[in-house]
Amino acid sequence: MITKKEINELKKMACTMRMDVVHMGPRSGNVPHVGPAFSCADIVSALYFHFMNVRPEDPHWEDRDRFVISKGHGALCVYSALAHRGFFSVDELWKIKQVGAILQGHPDMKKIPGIDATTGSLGNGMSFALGIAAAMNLGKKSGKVYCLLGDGEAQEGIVWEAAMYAGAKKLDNFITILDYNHQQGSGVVDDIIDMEPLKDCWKKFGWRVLEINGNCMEEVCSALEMAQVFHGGPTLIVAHTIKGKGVSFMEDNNDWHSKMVNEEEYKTAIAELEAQYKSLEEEAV
Ligand SMILES: Cc1ncc(C[n+]2csc(CCOP(=O)(O)OP(=O)(O)O)c2C)c(N)n1
Repeated sequence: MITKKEINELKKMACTMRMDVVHMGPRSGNVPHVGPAFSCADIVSALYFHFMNVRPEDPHWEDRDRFVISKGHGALCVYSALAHRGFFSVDELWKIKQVGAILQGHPDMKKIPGIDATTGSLGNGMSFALGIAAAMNLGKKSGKVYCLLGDGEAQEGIVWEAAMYAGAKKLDNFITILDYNHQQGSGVVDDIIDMEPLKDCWKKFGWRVLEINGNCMEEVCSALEMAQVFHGGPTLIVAHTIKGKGVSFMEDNNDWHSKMVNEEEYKTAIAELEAQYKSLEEEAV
């Protein structure tokens, strides 16, 4: 079981990832997707720094676990995680979206070491992840496939085909985490197309469904621990999250779906995140 000290380290890493994302805009001169990265930073931290079996020195290692960020616009925190995990230099983060840079607004599996799927066209990542899980199952590979799905993204029809197939084929190496932040760029998900009864539907398709606070590291880790040992079918972790989580003026505010911080916002955001990091360091003593 994961220890308190390890949980504290994962929380600190999530905080570092959020700081990196805030730095990316001003340092690269390009507008980043901040809010979508912040809602899933805790989940991505837990995956890359505790649960996933990967080898930065050998990114294509056949027996690795896979991660597909199906909501590809949320990839900024994944870029930060990959850099701190050693897949590429942290300096790459400050070149995001520049001409010729490996890191663009959406992840490219042909250019970025550690990225398992090119995503950005919503819905496709989930089906791509399913294909990897089905192939790994056929090949009797031991690795897991983790897929991060947006709640607005879950309105795409292709997501439901993948959900039905994974349940019908009992793919227990397939773990999908729904980033349930109730925002979808153009408005509130529940007003556009309410996703309920998603949980009941997926249960009927054969999924094991867990429900957690996706911004609480303890709950994220215990759900991932359970998902790793489930047998007989895929797992859906419904992670209730807050878009923009971590910076007060960005939280649950869709304006921060994709926006550049001004000088004052930049200073405030970094100060808030540094304060959170400091209190985590003090907690650990
Ligand atoms: C097929 C497709 N349609 C539209 C878009 C444009 N788009 C980018 S992000 C986004 C909102 C996604 O909402 P959600 O999945 O809930 O992500 P989050 O709120 O966490 O950012 C949309 C519609 C796209 N990338 N792909």
